[in-house]
Amino acid sequence: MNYRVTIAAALVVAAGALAACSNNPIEAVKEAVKSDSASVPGLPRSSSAEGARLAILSPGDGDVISGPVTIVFGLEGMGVAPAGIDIENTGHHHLIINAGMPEMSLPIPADDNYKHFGGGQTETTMELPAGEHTLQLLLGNYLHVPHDPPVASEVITITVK
Ligand SMILES: [Cu+2]
Repeated sequence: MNYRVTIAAALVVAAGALAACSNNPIEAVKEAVKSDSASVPGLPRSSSAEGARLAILSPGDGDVISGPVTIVFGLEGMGVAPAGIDIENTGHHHLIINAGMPEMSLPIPADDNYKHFGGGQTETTMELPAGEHTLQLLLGNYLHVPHDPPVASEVITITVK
């Protein structure tokens, strides 16, 4: 009798574990990332590929723009992968607006000054208030941490009319 109860309980536990594993893949990745970062002291930085280059292809430095601004990201020597996906020599774009480079050993902040493109986007269109703005791109790894050495663009200044 007791033996049967034990088997039944074991089956329930196994079914629960299976259900947890078959959750949607995005959640599974998030869980994997969470447990990964919890087991490593400090967040892992990924090495960048030698010679990798990041540039803002448009607008140009000094451009004067009216209306929404389309910013085109140019990455050479590395690939783009969505956030949460750990593939060697890849990362996703971050646009730094009117701010400096963040702390290199931490995930890039997510606020009005630091925009994440975790879906793997390679351009964006945004409204910026009238006036002068600085823009810079910074690549981050699957955990949003800058690569080592960091892959960043030059800072450009644009004026929105
Ligand atoms: Cu990010």
